Amino acid sequence: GFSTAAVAEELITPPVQISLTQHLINGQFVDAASGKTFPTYDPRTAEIIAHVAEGDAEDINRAVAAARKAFDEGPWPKMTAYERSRILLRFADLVEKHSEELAALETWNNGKPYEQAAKSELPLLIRLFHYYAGWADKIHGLTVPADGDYHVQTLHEPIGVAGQIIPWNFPLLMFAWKVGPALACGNTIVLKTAEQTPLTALYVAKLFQEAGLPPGVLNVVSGYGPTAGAALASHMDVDKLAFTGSTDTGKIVLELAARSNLKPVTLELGGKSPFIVCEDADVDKAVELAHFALFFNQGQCCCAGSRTYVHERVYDEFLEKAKARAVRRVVGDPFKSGVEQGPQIDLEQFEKVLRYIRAGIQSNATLECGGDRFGSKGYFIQPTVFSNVQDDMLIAKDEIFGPVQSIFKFKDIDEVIRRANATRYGLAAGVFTKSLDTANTLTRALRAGTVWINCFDVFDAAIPFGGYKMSGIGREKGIYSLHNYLQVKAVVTPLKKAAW
Ligand code: TXE
Repeated sequence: GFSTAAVAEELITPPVQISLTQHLINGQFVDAASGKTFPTYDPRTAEIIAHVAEGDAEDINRAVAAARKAFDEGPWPKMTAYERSRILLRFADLVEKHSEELAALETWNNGKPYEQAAKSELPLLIRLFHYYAGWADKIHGLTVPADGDYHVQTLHEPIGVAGQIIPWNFPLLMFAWKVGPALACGNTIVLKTAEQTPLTALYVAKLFQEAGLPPGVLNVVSGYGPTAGAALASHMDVDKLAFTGSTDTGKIVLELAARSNLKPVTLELGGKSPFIVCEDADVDKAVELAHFALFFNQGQCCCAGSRTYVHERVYDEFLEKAKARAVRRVVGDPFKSGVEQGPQIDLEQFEKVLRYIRAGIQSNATLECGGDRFGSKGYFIQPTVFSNVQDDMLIAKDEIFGPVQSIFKFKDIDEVIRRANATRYGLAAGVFTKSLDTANTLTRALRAGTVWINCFDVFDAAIPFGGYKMSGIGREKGIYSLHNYLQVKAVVTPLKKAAW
């Protein structure tokens, strides 16, 4: 059976009131042009918690028009960078003031443990806005030593109206990764939230208005992908598109961008990240970290360590302990203290994960524990561990996006490098070893955008994040994200008398 021992009886915090369900366009909360709404759910119970304005192409048109006007006429891009920085800092302070409510709303709509939202994600969001507030007045071009008698300089200008489409697994953090750098560079934004989790972005967008962000600079539209999302990706007046989500949808939005106005696109997509436990590893620590790397956030992480490769010398001990750790994992109401795992986001994801579990069983991987839903209501799934997983099995190749750990055995470093890289994805990798040589060898050989050595899921704002191969295009966070939101203008002036 699964543990419930550590769970408190009382809910940590009662769910907050939901007051914001309309789109934010041009500084006003407004209904959808069509008047339509769609339900948003509590994944603990599958009950409706609110009806939210359902955006489609017309709402996107209105939001883009507002963002266009705010960009072309100002004041935002024309303010001093210092003034913009101050607004980002004021926003971060307001988020801090409201962080308990925001964490509660995030948990209510997404199902993640309240303690995780409150203690880890809200602080990361606040820190990210401080980080980009720091960049706002430090963005500048170069003086270029060109041949001939010319003074050459580059101006780094905001790119314009940014369209941003985000997923449901980290609604607030994905908002932050997109909005922080775009605003620091002086752009205006139309952001479409995921249909599963529209609520917290509206809440923080209101805080941005309170912080003094001018109307039209940040517009937030709720709605579905093929309607509102596709309208944003193909809009002729959107200058840049940033997307996080599945690889399949990433291909669609890239094509929509190409077929419309060739807006540059950054994509942060799926993964099948290896977590490699070497023969010299402290097994207890490796078990705990590998467990965290996969099960964190109900397994709903693009960078989840979903292929646990364990050296044959420590394999048996690792397996026994990994299974015991999964059985100990505390599943339950995410509002209760001590709960490590809440429900999956929705029925579609719940069924998808259960389908992959059945596929694992059918392919003769060994089901060590779990394998079914947890409880009888909501979208909870038992922490599941498969051993004896082979590289050609479906569960070894596809992104499951759930609490399903797959454990593989390997013999030597060259072999594990080859197998770890034999995937269409390349988002992240984890390495667990005491040997500097092994760590260096793996770091250089693994084709992935992040390599975490003896750690995992470190999401500091300064660290770039993004994928090789079909895990995406471009990098978010850090200095790298600024380049996504800037145009470079070369300015050439004769040094002596005019050339003409
Ligand atoms: O993703 P989608 P879904 C993976 C994960 C998951 C799978 C499916 O494996 O099981 O994707 O999840 C918008 N034009 N990830 O269906 O469809 C959509 O409204 C424009 C990995 O939720 O990619 C939402 O806002 N936009 C991932 C966003 O795209 C469209 C996080 C993501 O939804 C659109 C989430 C369209 N035609 C899922 N169709 C990660 N990288 O972290 C959908 N959207």
